[in-house]
Amino acid sequence: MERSQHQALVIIDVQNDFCPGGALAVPGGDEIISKINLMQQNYAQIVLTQDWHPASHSSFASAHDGKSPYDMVQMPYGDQVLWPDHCIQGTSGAAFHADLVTDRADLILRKGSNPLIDSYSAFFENDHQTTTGLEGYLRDKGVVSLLFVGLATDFCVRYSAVDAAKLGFDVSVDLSACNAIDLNGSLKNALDDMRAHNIHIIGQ
Ligand code: VGL
Ligand code: ZN
Repeated sequence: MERSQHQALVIIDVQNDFCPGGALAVPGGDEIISKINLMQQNYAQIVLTQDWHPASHSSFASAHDGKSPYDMVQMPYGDQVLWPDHCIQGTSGAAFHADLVTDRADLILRKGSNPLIDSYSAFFENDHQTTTGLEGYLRDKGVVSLLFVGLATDFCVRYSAVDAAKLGFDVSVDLSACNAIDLNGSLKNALDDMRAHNIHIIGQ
């Protein structure tokens, strides 16, 4: 069954660096891909996102003297986890996993290119103010309902889904087509936050 033009599938960051062997590998990151490919057959509107950082991005621990991956720092826009270098523009780590079907998507949205601000959400950078343009794109297409899948449940899926709900979209997250990093309770926090924003959590 093809869903209506009003429903979009948003596939978050299914990139080599978030899959086993990658720089910021999510456990089982590649195990959701065949399911995501099947789901794409049911959607007329598909958006892919791609984490897309310049080298020495401010979210990388390597850009901060004396810091290690997974340390927390204060940025002008709030708390920021420091990550291993990942998804550097143009590298194989930033490429979509080879098994992901990418031909059916109308839009590939790249995010995290601003050297000074991370962007977990597909709608806003981590300052929660700078927009990516995705809201306008979806509204122009008449999309009102969004299903999120991909990586990682507790970071980019979470913040994208919560921003979408705050913007007034009807939002679902299918956990059977997501996987999490789970850092210091981040998965539980993500599920609580998504439920608090009336997001439909399916596929548990
Ligand atoms: C992500 C951490 C850093 C994600 C991206 O896609 O969830 N997580 N950059
Ligand atoms: Zn990133």
